[in-house]
Amino acid sequence: MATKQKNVGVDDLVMLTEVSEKSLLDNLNQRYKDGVIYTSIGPVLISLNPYKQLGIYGKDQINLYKGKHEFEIPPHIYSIADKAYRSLLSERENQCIIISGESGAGKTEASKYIMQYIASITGSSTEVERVKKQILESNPLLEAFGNAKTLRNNNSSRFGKYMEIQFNLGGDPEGGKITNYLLEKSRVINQTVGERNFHIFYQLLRGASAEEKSKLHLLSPESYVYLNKGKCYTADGIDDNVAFKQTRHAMKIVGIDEPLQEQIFRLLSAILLLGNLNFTATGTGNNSNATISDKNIANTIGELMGVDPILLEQSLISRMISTGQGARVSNYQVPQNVEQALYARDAFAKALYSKLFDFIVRKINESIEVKTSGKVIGVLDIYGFEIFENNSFEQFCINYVNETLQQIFIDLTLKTEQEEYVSEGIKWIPVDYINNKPCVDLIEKKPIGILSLLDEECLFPEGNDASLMEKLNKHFANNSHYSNVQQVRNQFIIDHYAGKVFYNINGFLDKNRDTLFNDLVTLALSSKVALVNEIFTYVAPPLEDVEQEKKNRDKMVRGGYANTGAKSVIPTDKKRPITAGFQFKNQVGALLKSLYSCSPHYIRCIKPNENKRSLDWDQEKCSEQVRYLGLYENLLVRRAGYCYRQTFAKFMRRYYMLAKSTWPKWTGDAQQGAQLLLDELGIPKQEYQFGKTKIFIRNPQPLHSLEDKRVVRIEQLVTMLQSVWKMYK
Ligand code: AD9
Ligand code: MG
Repeated sequence: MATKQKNVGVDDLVMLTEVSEKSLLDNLNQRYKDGVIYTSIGPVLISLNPYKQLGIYGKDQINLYKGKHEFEIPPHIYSIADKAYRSLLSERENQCIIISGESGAGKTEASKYIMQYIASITGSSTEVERVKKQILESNPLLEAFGNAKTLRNNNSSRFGKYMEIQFNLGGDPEGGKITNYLLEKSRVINQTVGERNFHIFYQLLRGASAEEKSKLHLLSPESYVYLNKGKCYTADGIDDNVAFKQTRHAMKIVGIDEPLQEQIFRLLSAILLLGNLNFTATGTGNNSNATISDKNIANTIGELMGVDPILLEQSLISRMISTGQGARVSNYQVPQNVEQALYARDAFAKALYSKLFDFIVRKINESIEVKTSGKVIGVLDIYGFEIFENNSFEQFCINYVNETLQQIFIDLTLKTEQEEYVSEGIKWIPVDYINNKPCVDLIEKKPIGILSLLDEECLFPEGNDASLMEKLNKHFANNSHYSNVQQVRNQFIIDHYAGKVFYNINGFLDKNRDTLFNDLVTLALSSKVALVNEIFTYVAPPLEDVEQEKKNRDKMVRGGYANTGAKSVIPTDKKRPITAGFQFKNQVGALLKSLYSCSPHYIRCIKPNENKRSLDWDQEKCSEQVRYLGLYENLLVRRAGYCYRQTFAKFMRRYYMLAKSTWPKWTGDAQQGAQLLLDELGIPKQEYQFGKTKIFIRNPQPLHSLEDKRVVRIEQLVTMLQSVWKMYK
């Protein structure tokens, strides 16, 4: 099979005759229209969402790619999976596959095809089959709890995921681990029109038996405030009833037995009912206190969650405040108004759901946990760069992780290129590329980076979004990656590698503080339902950096900054909760550490149009994504020196038929053969260089000519064989 397919552009963009963003896009477009969704840039795979089944993921395709080198076969997701697997075995090194792209571009599908490929090319002993099954079943389970219908994707992952599969020495999966990032928990309480809450809610409401429905006090989806904001209860292509059966099956496979399933369903029902819990104001004006309007709902929630309904009400309509120190500490019950009670209710629902999600991830991890250490293949399926009309704290976090991923991409791509040139004894030509470290620093540098300043502001009792804005503007006045908007006071702009993003600061402090009042934690801990208790008792093992970070924060708070303009003294004895931003930064740090210890493979997914229509190409959308994914940059780096490199042996295997001196068989030294071949074909000396084991070709033209000659030669040989065959017949 030829690497260069006629009429469908080039398989590898480094072979483009003209290197420009336009020719890159034209090539992708041309291929897409022909139903060819995969294209490479050297080792990087670009994948276009076909929005239809192409029939390219069957057993025969798997066999085609098994054990093949990428130059022998057209680009495919299986080729990447196979390469990662082969490198793991031959180099005994950890591998990671980083999948990025915007919502609906095909990341999760890609990660599933990788898992499916690995599962089908590895062993089938009982133990290996068990592990494979658990790994594969973790997908529908996590999707039930972590995916939702959005306007962009009917099965959109609302969390980031890094899945590591560990292999034994024989190359079979022996276990694994999942790390989840930043679940979009605001979806539990609110959805945009046309979107849904997490799939599991609809699955439960549709799929539960009549008996379960009554036992769990389930209502119809339309009756829940937490489900009716989006005015959307079904999703095309999704059968909630069937999906519920799959979810239950998956639960069983990963060791969530029926009694535990029941506890999970009770909690889900309680979360939904929390949204229907209303408050009435008693008293007047600012002093009006909240009370629960419908005690029956509180009673049902109490029953489902195994807590005292009176205590539930108390924890929502009042807050315990402590003053004084040591023996002189006094506690006050401070009443809350309706707005505050609603806030506490929603915060509680979000906390319950996100802790439940973490619990499910933990259960999966327990089932696939391995005690031994072995080499892993990690697959990262994480939200791509986001630029919306209104960008908030969530987009800030997502874009931050993408900025760091881009940094390691550039680091590692350049590093491997450079290392290859050095080891082959070829002169390295430095490449001019965007170094995005300054932008990463702007966000995460200690002690003065946006995240640090945000955390600091959260510690001030009087800190608010406006005071944070003021500090950011002051500190980063001379930072070339930061600017503010003169007319709009609540916006700041970060110049990311993918473009400028306007962030709206409103809500930053609140989302970062992510407060859940102690009263509600105490309430959950009093629960007679083991699950509710457990999810609040569980303390995540600290990430390495956390302890040091805490010390730094202590120092920061005690010392204060000379130039922050902070007048008040932050109460140092106050317990400092770990903020959302701080936690995320630590997670990103740990992720980067893992990724840096792996040989990386990249899949860049593109969504060709907004309408989920197959074969429809929206030039503007695609061009935007090519930019966000840094593809053109990537091509430039790859093309900086030589567009093609290959070992002499493989080069000969492909082209020996083109020269008289090397035909019909070349058995001598491969490098000598290559020299003879190039000389005979008249390829100018300045077009190529010989390294120690590889040939490097500078421009695509000589290679195109080799490929064209090869096609002609193969046709000649076929005709020749056919006539010989006729003669014999
Ligand atoms: V999000 O950031 O989680 O919202 P993803 O994960 O990038 O997003 P996903 O993999 O869920 O997108 O793909 C969206 C839809 O596109 C799928 O549900 C499929 O209907 C469709 N899709 C994606 N990849 C393929 C493919 N290789 N072949 C056929 C595909 N259909
Ligand atoms: Mg996804």
